[in-house]
Amino acid sequence: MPEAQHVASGKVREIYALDNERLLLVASDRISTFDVVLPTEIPDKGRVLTGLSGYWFTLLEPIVRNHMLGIREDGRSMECRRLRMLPIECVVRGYLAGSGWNDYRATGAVCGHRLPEGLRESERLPEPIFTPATKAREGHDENISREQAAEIVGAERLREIEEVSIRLYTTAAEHALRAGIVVADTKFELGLDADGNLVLADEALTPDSSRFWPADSYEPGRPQDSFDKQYVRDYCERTGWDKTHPGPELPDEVVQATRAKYVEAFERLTGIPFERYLEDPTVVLA
Ligand code: Q0T
Repeated sequence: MPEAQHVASGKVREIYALDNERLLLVASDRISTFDVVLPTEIPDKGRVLTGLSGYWFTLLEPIVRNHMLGIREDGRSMECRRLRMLPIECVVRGYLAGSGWNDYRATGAVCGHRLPEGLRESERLPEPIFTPATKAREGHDENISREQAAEIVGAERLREIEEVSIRLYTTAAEHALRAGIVVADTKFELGLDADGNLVLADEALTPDSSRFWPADSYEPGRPQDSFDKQYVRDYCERTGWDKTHPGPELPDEVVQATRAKYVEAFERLTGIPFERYLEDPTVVLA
């Protein structure tokens, strides 16, 4: 990309500056598990994630503005408006998993939300909760209280991002459940445009920014299978890998089964054949 300056790298994504107003977000086919990027790629994973984000941005536009300007022909690159990013992760949890489950077990609360007693691992919460976190450089974001979040973004802005985040999650999770996917939790990144309007940025409601579970095998009281990464995790467990860098190469049957799960998530959630997206990525923006 001769016209673009590389500005940042994530574990599986790159950001380029197009000009002062615009960025290019490029989703690679890299996959991480247990916080380690594996040496083997999953073909088309980046296209699935970019297409899903574009689909959700379009569906959720009535709730909040978003940074998307367009999806490029490659299907993995999204042109975006440059924003002033808010320095917190806007996490919404509809089910008790991950650090939410750990905090609940230790304290009976998650980020200041006191929860009923006796909830089981993976159980659906009485209502979704907003559990902000700080942005740590590599993985491991730290949950913060609403008081800490209010100090960072201001009390009024916090109320606004909490309301918007809950509405985004609720709308998307209902849509996904009808398609057989439980969105257990998700992380939004929000920014401000030059007029101070709240804008949804980053990727939205992808399997990399959310926990997707297959609805047909959902059962509280135990950890759930991952919709997308279960074959990868099972394989990694079978190899006896110690979960430190570098991870194992994946055999082709695991790669192909995992690619099929990403494509299945795309097709279930959008109702669009993935082949059509590959021919014309703008099909998700209708
Ligand atoms: C950003 C200004 O995605 C990130 O890093 C992964 C490589 C985090 N990040 C987001 C921005 C965005 C977006 N998205 C935007 N629209 N405007 N900054 C910068 N880093």
